[in-house]
Amino acid sequence: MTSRRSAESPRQPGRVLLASPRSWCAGVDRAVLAVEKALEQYGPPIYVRHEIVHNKYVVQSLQKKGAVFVEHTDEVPEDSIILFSAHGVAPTVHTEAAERNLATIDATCPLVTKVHREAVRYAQQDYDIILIGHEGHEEVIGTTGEAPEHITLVNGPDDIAELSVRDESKVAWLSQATLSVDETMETVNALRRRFPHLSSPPSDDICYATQNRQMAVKKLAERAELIIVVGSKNSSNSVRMVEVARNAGAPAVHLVDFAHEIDESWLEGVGPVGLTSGASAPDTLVDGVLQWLAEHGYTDIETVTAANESLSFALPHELRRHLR
Ligand code: 0K2
Ligand code: SF4
Repeated sequence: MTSRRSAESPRQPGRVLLASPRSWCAGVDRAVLAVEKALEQYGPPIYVRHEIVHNKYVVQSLQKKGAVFVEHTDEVPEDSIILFSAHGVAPTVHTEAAERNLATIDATCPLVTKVHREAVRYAQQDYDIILIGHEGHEEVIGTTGEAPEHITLVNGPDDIAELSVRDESKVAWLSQATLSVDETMETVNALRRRFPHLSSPPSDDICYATQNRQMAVKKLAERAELIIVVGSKNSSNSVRMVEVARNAGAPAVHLVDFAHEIDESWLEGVGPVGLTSGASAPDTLVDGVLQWLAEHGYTDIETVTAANESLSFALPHELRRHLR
């Protein structure tokens, strides 16, 4: 089909502002590779508790290779292999797996594990911990499970007035790794007004990948008239990127899993198109969108760089020895 743009302005290709960094972060790369290695080493089925990462394409691709996704440990036959997702699990899940004699591979992102350790440390020092995050999100469930007696979840500044703590001089905050940096800082500032002695985690809980992708989408929002974010609807970091772009003034922002979800009407009268993707979306899906855009007259690609990433993580240690 001839696109509206290419028919009207054949000599002026549309411009795509392509964000960098985008797509898989080090934790996602490791988690997906862990499932693939487990399948290679032990053969299917490999049970994976929860979506390994929140991306439809990744989950479907691994299912085709023999991964079986479950939500609860008791869905897994005894003596099987179970792999825990990048979002992390509560200690009770490890206990449940041991009770079923499951061999476990823990693909929790090391940066999520870091937050778990902070929760344990603050709890050992008898702090009340305010966890900033989204109720029901897998990562929040896992982190809370480290110290349920000590942790109270808050979503944002509105939840702070009703907080009650045992000792105002022993309050600490932690956060989910994939939140909006700006909104989280607002919440922390509000917490600090309420608890002037508030203790902060030694390093950022919002991970480098989330921060970098938000910085990059803000740069897109300065120039793009339409922004496409590739990612799944249940991916916190991807949804946050859409919100960050809107808050930064982007006139139109859409989240899509696949290129075929793009509606041609979005391009009507539109100049530069910004393109980026969440930390759980593979870059092959971005390539699909680039191809779709090229077919619709957007062939001039400019990379907009906000940061350079080089971090990588070793595979889970369980994959470096024989489980059975
Ligand atoms: O952004 P979310 O936490 O919902 O998770 P994904 O979309 O799966 O991205 C990978 C991050 C996993 C852990 O932080
Ligand atoms: Fe780890 Fe951040 Fe990637 Fe989550 S988004 S897997 S915390 S690096």
